[in-house]
This record gives sequence, structure tokens and C-alpha cells, in this order.
Amino acid sequence: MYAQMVKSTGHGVKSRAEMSAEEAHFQDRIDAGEKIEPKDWMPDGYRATLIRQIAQHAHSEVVGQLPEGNWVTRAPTLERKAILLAKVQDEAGHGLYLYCAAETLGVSRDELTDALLDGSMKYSSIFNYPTLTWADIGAVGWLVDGAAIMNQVPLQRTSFGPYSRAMIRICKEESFHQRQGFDIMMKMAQGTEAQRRMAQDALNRFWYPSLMMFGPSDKDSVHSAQSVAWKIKINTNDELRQKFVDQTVPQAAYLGLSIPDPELELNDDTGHYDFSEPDWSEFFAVLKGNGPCNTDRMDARQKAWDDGAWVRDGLMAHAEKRNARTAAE
Ligand code: FAQ
Repeated sequence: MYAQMVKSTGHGVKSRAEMSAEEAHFQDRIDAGEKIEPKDWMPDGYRATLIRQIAQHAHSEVVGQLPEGNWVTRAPTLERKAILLAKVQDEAGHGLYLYCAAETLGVSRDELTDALLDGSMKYSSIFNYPTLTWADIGAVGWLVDGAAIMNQVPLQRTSFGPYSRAMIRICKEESFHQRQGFDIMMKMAQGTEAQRRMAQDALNRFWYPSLMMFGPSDKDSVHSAQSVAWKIKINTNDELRQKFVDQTVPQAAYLGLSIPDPELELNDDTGHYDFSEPDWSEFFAVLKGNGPCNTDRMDARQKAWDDGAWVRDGLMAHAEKRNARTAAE
């Protein structure tokens, strides 16, 4: 069912003249800033695009626990461990709100999990990179959560009600995550020479993968035009990437770290930083499953699904027993 639904995405944006009466009325509601709720009429493509985006986002939150979970047992102090544990648990919660939002569109969580495990659905490219040192945990909080917030704050105004409401709560928690990452980077950057080098190395490795989180450049983005017209996305990929660079460069300067881009320069005419594009061939290779950790991440998700089978079976057995008892009464 999922594969069938997503086939209808990625078309060009229909002009008013091409729209049916229902589609035109729907677009009027979007243009007027109304929220669309699950039982409202919506075009198939709107439903499919939302399922794809929300579920990919949910999968990203869940898979995103893995690189940080890797450091829970090795956090340098009890306090850092407690903070990291709380953050990783928050990511699980974000995944759950988002799966629930996707389910309001008529797809089940099991179908979405199947689609992740059979490779027909994606999760964010960033989580296919390893976290090699403690400074990487700082970089993930600072840059990865920073990029996630840049993308998600506008999504609080997305046109689909359940997605927009999930985003409001998620953004509050992501802000705390970003601050804790920056705090780790501050300690490392102001620490010993070895710690400062570790912080710089983490920035060097996470900079371009963080820029890739916003998706391909606008000219290569398949879904942006229609998603922006439907206010599923509020900004294009390049707009958000530029905002992220503009926000992050002064933060790096405050930390005394250098962004690994010789072309980076404030453009006095535009007021924005000019920067080098990420290596898009690397991005598309990661999407195809050829990043450094794709296999590990999918193996971990498959194992979690298999290990959880007894819980699902137990719940089903309990529900069937209860239903049989209710029917007999
Ligand atoms: N990774 O046409 P577009 C987080 C795919 S949450 C993988 O531009 P769209 C929290 C895209 O799906 C991070 N695939 O697509 C956290 C499409 O392929 P498809 C997740 C990507 O949807 C922090 C194709 O490329 N956030 O990090 C990526 O209009 C720390 C063409 O692209 C969200 O999901 C990518 N980076 O724009 C957790 C936010 N980029 O599906 C733990 C919501 C693109 O046709 C620790 N999502 N693709 O096969 C969005 O805003 C959008 O979906 C974009 C992509 C902007 C990601």
C-alpha cells in the first residue's frame, strides 16, 4: 500500500485551470492558512507526500538514537550521561508522535516499519555517519540538532494539523538538545589542546553531512515545488541551508573553531555567507545505502524489530483474550 501511495508524488504543480473543483477548494483553504485535519478531503498526492515526509522524519528520529546511544555508556561524567540519556529518550518520543501523526493519514505503523526495513522508505542521511569521539556527541547536538531545528521551526506552521502540533512539542525539546551540544563543544574547545583538536575534528567531519540534511539543491529537489505550494514545506531546501550557515558561522567563531570551507565568506551585497556546496555525489551514495554506517543502522533496526516480536505477540494474545471475554459477556 505504501509503495502504491508514494508513486503519486513528485509531479509538477498543477495550475488552477488544471485543478478539479475539489482541488481548487482545497488549495484555497491552504492559501488562506487553514489547517487540514485527518478527516478533511485532501488530494491523494497531498496524503502521499505527507506520509512519506512524516514517516521518514519519524524513522530519522528513531534511527537517530543509534549514533548517540553509542556513547551513553562512555559519557565522561555522570551528569553528561544523564543528559545524553534524556536526549536519546526524547528522540524516541519524537519518533512516536510522528508515527501517530502519520497514522492519522490511514497508514499503519507496521506498514511504515516494513517500508523502512525493506529499504523503500528513507531516514536522514546524517545518521549514516559514525560518532567516533565524545566531541562528535557535541557536534551532533550543535550541528545536527541545529539543522533539525532550522528545518522544524517552520514546520510548526505546516498545513497538516497533526504534523504541525507534533512539531510544536518536538521543537521545544530540540532546542534543549542543541544547547547541550553547544555546551559540550564549549567545554572541549576551551579544554586542553587535545580536546580542542578533537572538537575541530568533529566539526570538520560533521559540517558537510549537516548541510546535506536539508536535502538536494533546489534544482534537484523532486518534491519541493509541490510541497511548498501545499505548505507541507514552508521553505525550500536551499533557503534553510543558507539560514543554517548564516546562524552557525558566528557560533563556530565564538567557539574559536574553523568551518572547513576555504570559500566561506560573508557576502556584503547579500548579507549572507557564500559557502561551498557539499559533495552531492557522496549524498546520493549515502541515500543508496553506501554511507559508512548504513548497514549497521539497518541491522540494528531489524534486530530491534525481531527482538520485540515477543512483546507484540504478547500484546496481541492479551487483546484477543480480552475481546473473547467481552464477546462472551
Ligand atoms: N536524507 O525532493 P526532496 C533529526 C530524499 S530529524 C535522506 O528535496 P523533500 C532529529 C527525499 O526523501 C532529521 N533522504 O525531498 C535528531 C527524496 O527521496 P524520496 C529528519 C533525503 O522531502 C537530531 C529525495 O531525497 N528531519 O535529525 C534527504 O521535499 C539528532 C529528493 O529530495 C526531517 O525529516 C536526507 N537528508 O525534502 C534525531 C524533517 N534529503 O522520498 C537524533 C522533515 C532529501 O522521493 C539526533 N523532512 N532526501 O525517495 C523534510 O523537511 C524534507 O523531507 C527534507 C527533504 C527537507 C528532508
